[in-house]
Amino acid sequence: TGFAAGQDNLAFPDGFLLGAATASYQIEGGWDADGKGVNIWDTLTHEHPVFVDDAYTGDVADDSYHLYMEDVKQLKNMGAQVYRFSISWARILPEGHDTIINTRGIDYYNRLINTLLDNGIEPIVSIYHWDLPQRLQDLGGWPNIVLAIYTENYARVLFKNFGDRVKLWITFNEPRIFMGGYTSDTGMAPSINTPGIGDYLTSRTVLIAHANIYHMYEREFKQQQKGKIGITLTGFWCEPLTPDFTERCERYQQFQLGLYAHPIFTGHGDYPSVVIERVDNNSKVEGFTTSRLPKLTSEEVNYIKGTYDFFGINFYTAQVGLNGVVGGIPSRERDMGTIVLQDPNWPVSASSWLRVVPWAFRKQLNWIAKEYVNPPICVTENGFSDYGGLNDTNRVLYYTEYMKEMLKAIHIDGVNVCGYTAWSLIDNFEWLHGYTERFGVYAVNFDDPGRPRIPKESAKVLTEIFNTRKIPERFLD
Ligand code: PNW
Repeated sequence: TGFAAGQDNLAFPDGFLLGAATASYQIEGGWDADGKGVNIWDTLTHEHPVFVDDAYTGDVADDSYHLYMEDVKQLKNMGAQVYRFSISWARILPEGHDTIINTRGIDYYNRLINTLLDNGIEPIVSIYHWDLPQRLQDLGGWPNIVLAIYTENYARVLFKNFGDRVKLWITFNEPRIFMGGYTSDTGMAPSINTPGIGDYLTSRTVLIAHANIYHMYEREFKQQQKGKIGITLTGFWCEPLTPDFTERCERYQQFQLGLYAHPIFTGHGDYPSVVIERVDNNSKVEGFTTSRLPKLTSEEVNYIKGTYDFFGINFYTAQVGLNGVVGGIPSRERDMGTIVLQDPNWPVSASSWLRVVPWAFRKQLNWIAKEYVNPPICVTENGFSDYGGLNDTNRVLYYTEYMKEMLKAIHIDGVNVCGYTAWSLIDNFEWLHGYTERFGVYAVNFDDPGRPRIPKESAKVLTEIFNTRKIPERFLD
């Protein structure tokens, strides 16, 4: 493998940031505490409990709204340098708009940020990790372009209040996944059934919102606060079944990652041409007079291009790609026209979509470096699910194997990777799967009102890795 024992290849470079990640709705609880407004996940879990396995909600979750000091304590114990968390929009702006600012919400994040800094841990803040204020969904949510302005106004409140101490910002977490909330009436919040239409409208709003935030920060805050802004995207690696299917996997990458990355990270800008051509053509065939893909004007293309300081990637798994068309009429899946499967020989997790494919991580990092001309890449999530328990041998293997592949990308291939935050610090509310799938390196018993955080075997191994800054030799191939 070109990866020999005792070489520096197993060590993390100087300046490489190591830590763990969470998201507001998944851990905070306090769903109606101290003036917080209702968001689309409150609505989904309260009004459609059958959408969630075991009808769980995030009403209390890990109760991090009250127990955030426990989270910081575990991060400190692990030797984490960074903590990636997200801010609940409706906790700051209960109505979604900046008309009413909930000072008790501001206080909560000030306490969290200050406790992190007091313990030598740097915050990485996601501005939006899927919990849209219900008031904004009432306007139609992300398909409504007006949200590009409301998001900018929300972000401004965050920069004003926290930007003196927060230097790393992520505008959006995984728009490719949350746009799915507009493709089915039983899926992710807000569960709106407009496939092939609402999802593309979402992509346009998100791209313009992201650029609005980036430019607003440059104009109003950057000189003084000197922070960095990126976006976190995700895709599965697509491995062609045979070399004949290489073009189909390339197309898959453009529909999954490229839909968001091409407009921001390429010199050309705009949606990938294969996306434009295929959606335009399918729309015509389906009888639409105008394409389902809302076009970006050349002004917008230039405005969005280059709006990044780093590329955030969440990476979990891979698929095998082959020719063929599946998916409803209309749908993004059909527009893409690639069939993907998972190899039954790849080890499973508790999540149906997540199989263990470490070598795919190196390939995905290389693909991004090549396609987008070597941007600084921050791995903002990577992790493994099981059904719970402290002896999480499979999670230990997952982390060490994936990290070794990332280190090959860094040391052997020269990919510019700047940091890694493990998903997740603690077991938490796994969206439509409630608490049935566990991603934490700390276990949480959701029947215990004290929600104690107990280190799993994986937390101990990550502690060793974070402190020695290398993969222990016992995990060598
Ligand atoms: C990410 N998929 O989501 C999210 O950013 C986290 O909030 C989440 O808990 C974590 O990964 C684990 O799922 C994904 O089905 C959700 O392909 C679903 C998929 C991928 C990522």
